[in-house]
Amino acid sequence: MENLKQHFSTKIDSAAAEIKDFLAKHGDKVVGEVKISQLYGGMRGVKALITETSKLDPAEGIRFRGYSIPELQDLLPKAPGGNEPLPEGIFYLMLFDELPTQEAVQAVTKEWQKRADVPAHVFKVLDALPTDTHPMTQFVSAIMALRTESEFHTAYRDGINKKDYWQPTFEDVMNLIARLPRVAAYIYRRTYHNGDHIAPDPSLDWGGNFAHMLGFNDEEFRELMRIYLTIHSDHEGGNVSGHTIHLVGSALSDAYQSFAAGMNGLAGPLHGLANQEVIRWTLAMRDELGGGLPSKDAIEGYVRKTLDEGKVIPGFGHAVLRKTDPRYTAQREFALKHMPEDELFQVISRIYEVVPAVLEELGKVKNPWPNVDAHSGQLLMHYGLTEYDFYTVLFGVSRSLGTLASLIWDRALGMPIERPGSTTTKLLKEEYDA
Ligand code: CMX
Repeated sequence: MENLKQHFSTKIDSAAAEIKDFLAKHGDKVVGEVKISQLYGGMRGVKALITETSKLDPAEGIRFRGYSIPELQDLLPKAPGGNEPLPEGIFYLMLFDELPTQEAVQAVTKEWQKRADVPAHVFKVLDALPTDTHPMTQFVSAIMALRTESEFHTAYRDGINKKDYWQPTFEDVMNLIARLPRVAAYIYRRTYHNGDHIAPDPSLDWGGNFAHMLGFNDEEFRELMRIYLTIHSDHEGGNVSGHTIHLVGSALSDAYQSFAAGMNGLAGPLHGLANQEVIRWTLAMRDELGGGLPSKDAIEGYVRKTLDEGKVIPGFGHAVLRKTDPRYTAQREFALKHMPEDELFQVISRIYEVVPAVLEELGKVKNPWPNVDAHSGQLLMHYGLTEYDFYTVLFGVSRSLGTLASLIWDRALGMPIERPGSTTTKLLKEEYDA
């Protein structure tokens, strides 16, 4: 297997030529219309971005470079004796647009093992924060502390030619991804295990080593980490974290700045933080209903109460999807295989049976079905990772794979600074009321 960076360099010219040619032929064509309601409605449905790594279909769900999750579970290389894809494989697929061989995945693992050392000052920055600081705040602080290592920053100051921007970006992305599991595990251990840290095992794959440093050595948990880190890795370009990383990067902010910005978006309760909210809400419901497995009627009553209090049901709904999220289904299948008797799994299943009909009744919810966050917490709880405020950090570690692969492409293709137009209600009224 040739060097990964070298391999990437062979892809750039043909991709750039393809786009140039396509633009020359079709650059004046209109992709769609934008309604005034979309200006006020979070730009929902407006096609305004190019993101090559994955595409979300409202009915079918996510495809990574054209492949669905079940296809990838079949096609991507696994750890020895394992059944779940190695996250290194989905990164390779998203970056190179090629299904990786076992050897290619090993090359990614080796590359990240080589780059995994986290500078000591990053741990000092984390240690300066109170241990009850939310894990996502710690995560973003650590990413910014890692920025001392930015090769793009140095190269730009030294006058790098714009055609070479992708090269230091490639280095920064590989270094950052390699270090995120160590940083995340450090946050987990300092916050919930009295700073009793676990040294990395350099013989393990990226996801397996992450599980090990978190303190979980069960092979089944490692498998969970591998599928978890694979399915959360990308969700086309318009979601808050992905879009933010692309947007901030378009100002030639480096990978550290762009990724930290995106992680602040992921930390919002309508986006990635929903994974902790699901478990918080489910446990509060179970407590209020007397513990155990509540009846469907009791769950329905609690759902209605939540809605009456003007809150959302976390884990349900989506801005694009209009069916059950295949990432939910993949996790449900993992639960059915490994823990069908788990009581919390049965609660989650029962919530799935109850919530869509109640949300549909409201008449305004466009997608009453569960999203990825409705299931992930239950799987983690099963293996003893019960500290749910940490869950969004796991999502963030995974989200690095797709969004940062895209960032390398953004710089390789010379994507311009992003700057959409805005208008005012007054101007719109002058134009359309007249
Ligand atoms: N519970 C209650 N109300 C909901 C709802 C839910 N799960 N999902 C949507 N609605 C409401 C909206 O709040 C909105 O109400 P108002 O008109 O009163 O403001 C109405 O239904 C229409 O919303 P929508 O067009 O169906 O959904 P949006 O595209 O605006 O929002 C999302 C999508 C995900 C933010 C929303 O469904 C939601 O808040 N879900 C709960 C939080 C959640 O699970 N987020 C995680 C999403 C996945 C991820 O990014 O990780």
